Amino acid sequence: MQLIGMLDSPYVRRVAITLKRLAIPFEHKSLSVFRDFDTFSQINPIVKAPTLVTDDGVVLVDSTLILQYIEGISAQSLMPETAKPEALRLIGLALMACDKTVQIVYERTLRPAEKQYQPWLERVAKQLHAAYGQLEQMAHTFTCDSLLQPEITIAVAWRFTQLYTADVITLAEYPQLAAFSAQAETLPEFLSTPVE
Ligand SMILES: N[C@@H](CCC(=O)N[C@@H](CS)C(=O)NCC(=O)O)C(=O)O
Repeated sequence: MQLIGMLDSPYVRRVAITLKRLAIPFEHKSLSVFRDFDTFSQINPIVKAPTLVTDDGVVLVDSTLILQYIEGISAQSLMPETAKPEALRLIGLALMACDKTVQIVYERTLRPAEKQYQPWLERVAKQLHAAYGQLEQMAHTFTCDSLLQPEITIAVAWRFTQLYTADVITLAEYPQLAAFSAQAETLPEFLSTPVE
């Protein structure tokens, strides 16, 4: 199977780290949704990262659906059976943090400065803080000993937010998340899947 998209996308990175964690071989094509639009569109005309092309040539999008497919074919799961609603809540918060970070990045980088809309940026920043605030409250329970999907997605989300919007979400405000993420980034699956 082929995983298409750059590792600075948290959605691509969570899929790549999960594949490594489950020891599933894959080919990674590091195409940018912006700089490589035409090449990307030949694989997937929607140009969305991650894109997964299965061994049968089926083109999948959306990291959560891709992970569902991967767990299905491998008969392994990184979803904790106990406390599943809580695990889904944590993954949802981390994915919303990714979405809100992406919105800030696109507003700042894709719009000309004079067209950026400050009230929208403020709203999104508030939502981003709400997501990380709830994650910080739970961060004392996160562990790298048994790295499951909530931990993978939370650590990946934090690294992404720090890479692009460290001015909005500071380390000082979320010390436990920062410490957990720093620890996760030393794991082999993370080290071998660096943000580009
Ligand atoms: N919910 C999706 C979000 C994927 C997403 O927004 N990816 C970004 C890259 S970080 C993308 O494809 N951006 C290009 C676009 O939306 O046109 C997922 O979990 O895969």
